[in-house]
Amino acid sequence: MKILVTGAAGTIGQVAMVGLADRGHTVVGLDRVPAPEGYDESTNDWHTADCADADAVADVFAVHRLDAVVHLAGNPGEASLPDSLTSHVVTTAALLDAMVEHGVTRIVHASSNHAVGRTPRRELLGIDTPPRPDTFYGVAKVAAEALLSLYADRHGIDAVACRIGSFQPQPESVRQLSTWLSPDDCVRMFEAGLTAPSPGYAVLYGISANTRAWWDLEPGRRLGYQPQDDAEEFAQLVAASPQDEDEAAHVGGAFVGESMQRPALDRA
Ligand code: 15L
Repeated sequence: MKILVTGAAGTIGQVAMVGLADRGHTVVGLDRVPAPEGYDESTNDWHTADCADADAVADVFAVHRLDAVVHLAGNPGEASLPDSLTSHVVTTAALLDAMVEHGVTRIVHASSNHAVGRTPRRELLGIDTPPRPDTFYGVAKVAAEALLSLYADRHGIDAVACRIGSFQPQPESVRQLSTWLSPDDCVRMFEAGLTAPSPGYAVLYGISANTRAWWDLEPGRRLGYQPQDDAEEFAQLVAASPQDEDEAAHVGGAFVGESMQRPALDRA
């Protein structure tokens, strides 16, 4: 497949670019910043542009015959509401419009556990739980998921929203023993999202096969995502912290705390 990876210079993006190329795909990178050092632009194309710029996105689609998009671009933390909507919803809209125009029918999207982050942490959380964002970041992820659903219904786009937990080389906190997504499993997850037969609009939780998982892996397994790693292997290396109890109260961990509260509109 020829795949456009947005946010290709980011932490997840760099892993996706290498992992998907290793699996035999042709990858095209798109990011606001130039290709990272060592990126071989003679074998894989790179576009330096902002995904929120619909004209720039349209230009990328005009020069490639793409089969799919892996949309990872976006600020991974909290921001004002307009900035969050631009970062996660406007970018997704620009891509979806270009996909419709060019007959590209598959998108795998980096959504987040923070779309349901304010949900109290009790039993294993399924994908049928209602949206309950913990931040404006989470609000924007909910809205981006809604947009994917709309384009699936209106335009027949196959859209897989991956509610990613904590993408890290290895888990670094007690919460992450439950929410960790390993780099290898992340690539497995994207591959499943790209190749699942006719998923329509689908949601899965992006975590590894963690013994202490907070989220149900079955929806992902039904789409072909078979995680192989388990954060438990690192449990002895993770020190307990005074924040652990608060972080375990809600799905979104620290994103629920007061330190993340800010005005919706920055007027400065
Ligand atoms: C996310 O969606 C964030 O982008 C990342 O910064 C982490 O906070 C992660 O979730 C998490 O919940 O650990």
